[in-house]
Amino acid sequence: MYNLPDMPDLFSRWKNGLSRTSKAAFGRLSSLFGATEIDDQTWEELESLLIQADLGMDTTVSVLESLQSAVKSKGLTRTADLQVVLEQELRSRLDSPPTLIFSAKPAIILLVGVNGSGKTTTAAKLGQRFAKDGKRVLLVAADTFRAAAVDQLQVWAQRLELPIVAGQMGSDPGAVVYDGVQSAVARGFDLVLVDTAGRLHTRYNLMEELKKVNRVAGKALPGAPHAVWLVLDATTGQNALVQARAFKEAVNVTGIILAKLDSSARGGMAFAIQKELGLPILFAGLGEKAEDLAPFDPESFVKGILAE
Ligand SMILES: Nc1nc2c(ncn2[C@@H]2O[C@H](COP(=O)(O)OP(=O)(O)OP(=O)(O)O)[C@@H](O)[C@H]2O)c(=O)[nH]1
Ligand SMILES: [Mg+2]
Repeated sequence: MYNLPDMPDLFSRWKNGLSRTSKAAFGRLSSLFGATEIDDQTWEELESLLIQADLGMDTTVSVLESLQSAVKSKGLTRTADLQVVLEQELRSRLDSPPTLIFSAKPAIILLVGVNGSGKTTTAAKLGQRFAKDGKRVLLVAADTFRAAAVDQLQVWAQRLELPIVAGQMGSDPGAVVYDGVQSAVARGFDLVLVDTAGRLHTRYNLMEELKKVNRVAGKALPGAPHAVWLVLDATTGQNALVQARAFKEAVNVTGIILAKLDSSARGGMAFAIQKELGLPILFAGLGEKAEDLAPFDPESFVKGILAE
């Protein structure tokens, strides 16, 4: 049984979640769009707003080029006409996330990312979401660097009534993953969400350790991990791209989760992420509570950032 989301309510969550981004830049576009003629100043202002929204230089230039050629080919002269074209242009740059199908049972999902990006919270949110979909979910706390990290996921597990396999502080994260996967196989779970330690993408040893965790999962269950999701902090803007490239090099990242969109004024980074990484944005974090995770919805995203 699925609870059909209440559409207006779901959109208002996106709109609220994106209010910082829209206030910081996109929402101000409305002052640009009116009965005036499109001129050089229009393009200049548009360019600076797109950069402020953290679209990045490349994406900004390419969006402007597309708009300019649309304006030419359609013979548009008024700034008001630009609004619709911009919305279409932005929408066309984001892919809808693919339907998640896990053919393996259990399917092992690793959550990876830099320190504090939102991995543990996202693991809990995903756990609740998939459990509501009727999946038997096991959480694995493989961040054994900090005692508090294991506790944090344990608190979530208790609150959400989800089973958990947790490592001892200081123990080998690979061994915890091995235990978790084996336990999931033995107990017939559908999904295993592995919370890994935050690591700086520039630290060689830490990235090597992540590779090892990845390999150990495959030893515990051939084919695992079936997905590696990179949790990016949306407030980091364009810097997230550098992190993403490093994680992609180390392990086979299969999807992106944009956490903390609600705290970010730089939601425009989503466009650069799609363009540069060629990875789907699967979910967006829109708050700190377990319910505050939504499948990425390009339509609502674009409408949300352009909202006044
Ligand atoms: N507003 C908001 N806060 C979030 C979101 N996701 C996570 N947070 C907060 O961000 C902070 C860090 O989140 P964690 O889940 O602990 O991040 P982490 O990646 O596990 O951190 P490390 O384990 O230290 O690497 C916490 O205070 C979370 O409540 C989100 O989508 N929105
Ligand atoms: Mg954590």
